[in-house]
Amino acid sequence: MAHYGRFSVDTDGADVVAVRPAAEDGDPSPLIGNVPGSVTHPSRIRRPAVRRGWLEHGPGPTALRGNDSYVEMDWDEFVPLLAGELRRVIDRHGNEAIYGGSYGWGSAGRFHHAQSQVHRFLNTIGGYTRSVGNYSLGATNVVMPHVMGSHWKLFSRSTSWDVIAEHTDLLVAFGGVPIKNTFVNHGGTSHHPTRDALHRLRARGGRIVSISPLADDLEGTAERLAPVPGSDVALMMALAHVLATNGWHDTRFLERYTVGYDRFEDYLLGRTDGMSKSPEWAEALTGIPASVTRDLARRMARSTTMITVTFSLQRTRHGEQAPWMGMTLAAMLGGIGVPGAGFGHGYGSMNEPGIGPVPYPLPTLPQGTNRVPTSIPVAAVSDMLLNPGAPYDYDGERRTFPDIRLVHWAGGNPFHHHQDLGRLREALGRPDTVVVHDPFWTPMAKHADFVVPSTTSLERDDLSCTRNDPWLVAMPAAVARFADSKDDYETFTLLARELGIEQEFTEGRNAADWLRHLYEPWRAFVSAAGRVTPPTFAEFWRDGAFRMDTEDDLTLLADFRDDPARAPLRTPSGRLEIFSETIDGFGYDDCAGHPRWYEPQEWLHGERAGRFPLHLVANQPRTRLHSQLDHGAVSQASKVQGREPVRMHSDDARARGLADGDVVRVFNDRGACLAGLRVDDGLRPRVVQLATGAWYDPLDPVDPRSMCVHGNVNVLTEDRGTSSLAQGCTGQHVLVEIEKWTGALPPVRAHQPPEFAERPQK
Ligand code: PGD
Repeated sequence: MAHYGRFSVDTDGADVVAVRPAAEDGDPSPLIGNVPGSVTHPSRIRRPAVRRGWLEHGPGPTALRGNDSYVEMDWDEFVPLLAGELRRVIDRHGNEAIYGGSYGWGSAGRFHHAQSQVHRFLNTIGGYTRSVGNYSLGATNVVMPHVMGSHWKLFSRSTSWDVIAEHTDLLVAFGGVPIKNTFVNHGGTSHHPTRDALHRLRARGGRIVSISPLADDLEGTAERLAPVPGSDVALMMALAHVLATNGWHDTRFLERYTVGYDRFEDYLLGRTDGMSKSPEWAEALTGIPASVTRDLARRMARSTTMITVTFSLQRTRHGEQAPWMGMTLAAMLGGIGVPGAGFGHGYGSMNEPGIGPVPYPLPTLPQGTNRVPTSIPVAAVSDMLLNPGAPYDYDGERRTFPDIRLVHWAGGNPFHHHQDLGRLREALGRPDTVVVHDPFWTPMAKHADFVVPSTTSLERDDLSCTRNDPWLVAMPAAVARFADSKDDYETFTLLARELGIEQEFTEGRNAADWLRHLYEPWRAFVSAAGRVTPPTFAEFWRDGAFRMDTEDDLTLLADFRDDPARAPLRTPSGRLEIFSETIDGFGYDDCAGHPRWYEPQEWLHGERAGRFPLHLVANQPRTRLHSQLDHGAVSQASKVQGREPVRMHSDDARARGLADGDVVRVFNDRGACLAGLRVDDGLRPRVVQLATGAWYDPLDPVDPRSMCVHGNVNVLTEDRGTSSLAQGCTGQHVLVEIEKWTGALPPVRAHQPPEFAERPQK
């Protein structure tokens, strides 16, 4: 099982040579094609390694990270060295000085999940500064609990695809429903129902309106609106305006189930700021003719309409507004809680929305308790490392960044997920020591002092399951461990032994014992609940999988609609908060008490567009999961002259004298990268698209702002939070210019290991 699907493999003993999707997956993900050859790929980390400069000079800030050679060594030498450094930092600076917990997806598998392992280990050694939130949903994670209550319901109990296919007449999809993202689900996924559900909806006579600057954000027949990127909230406001001014809004729903509509309406109709958010007002921002907006609003008011907002819309500056305004628009239509109507978030952003949840807890590795209370919003990592002691705002609190001396990272790649990589490189120069566990020499591993060779999920026994998928799957090792790599659990066990806390960390269990230990108490619990009786562990392992039950045919917030007194939302009012006293009380100038239109900085109408006239959409890749297996066959087949493809409308290509297949330089005042041009008239003119995930490959590793020769888009993006409320990731949008690359073509070395060196003389 992988995050992108269930499959079986053929091996030659050392590596995977072929993959076959599971039979029950009617629409398997092409991403499994990246797996063959991955176990023994030259980019694997063969042995423990320490950065040469660290061995020579010891811990401390340095500009050498990302620009140094490595000394490989045996585990016997490596473990005491790393344990000693952990001990030094704790003794001298306290546990708060360790930043860990590691944001990142790692691999599927409940036990060997790298993040769970590193959490458990760092908790056992006394705690660490952790991060909260994630890069996917930074804004949603904070704003939606205030205004909708338990935001997890949005995903785990979202309206089922079957219900949408059967009942929705009009699917208004802000951000479309990109099938490529539904290949993936955190923790694994056994089937991919989205394409079929959209097909069934259409076959029933349902209509889909895809609102996106990229045509392929919705496959198959759909009406398409392509607003100026970043203007969706203005379009939603205009739709709301038409509903309000025509009396098409559902006042009974608003009175019974929401609070604060009146205050929002004052803003909508311009009573508070003198600016009516009419379709004409919006047209100047979105480029969508007012008549089209009016017509769509009319149809929405007359149909069973489902409004969906993709995660990508909140991964921009002021990203809080898109889901909040989507919810508000759906509340005005009055369909929330009605089968096929209402609001959805993340259809097409991941496979999970639309698939029913397992109605009981899943086997889970206990992670212990973190005795350090300090945390940061996850996308503030560079801010934290660069500004110890500096104040910042977050969700109503005025906080202070801790002083981090050691970064301990496992299962994530900040050179994939973070913005403004030049700034990240400077930030990673600040701590005394950086530790990275990964199977591969990723750019993050190449910036570490201690590099820990992890196994991949193909080299270890595990079991996998996830909240919204019926299958609990045995994942027996397919091949032997590569070279001198170890499971992260084993590495942490060795470190714990060296630090004298082995028993606390392992509880006397090896990995095989833990699998049984996760499974058997879970089996007893589920059996007692009386819904299903899972087989014994031995039977489960022999059979390879167990089908749990899932709750199907869900309608989001149907219980709340039925009886808001009995099933209130977990908001202060118990209702949907179109006006939030809590958020208003924070007094932020970048996130008011009700949804608002805020003009972004990175957009085509702004001042910056004079210098950088193309709006780049930095979205999720179609050919790999994030940065994982970028060297795999599917990812490599998409590259143009070895570079990540950037798509552009033919008008823009012609204006710059560019042709399909050219290598181009994509740049702004933060950085530059090379990419391979693909001309595609499915993009709105002046919009270009470059997916995340090409491994960062600086032309001059000494220069933190060096051009990336491979096409990592995050050298261009701004490192700035969504707002003072959520401080979420804003990497989705950035302004750039593009020109032909006329110099000699630098080689791509991203997937090669670093230089290795002899041990320095002391
Ligand atoms: P991955 O490439 O999945 O990216 O960012 P994330 O860091 O999750 O990194 C996972 C790493 O875990 C890989 O290096 C992999 O090799 C390693 N790994 C796999 N298995 C194991 C294991 O067993 N042990 C260890 N130690 N390591 C393992 C994803 C993040 O990027 C996300 S979720 C989103 S939604 C964001 N999206 C955007 C965006 O839209 N636009 C921009 N510009 N930037 C983004 N960044 C974010």
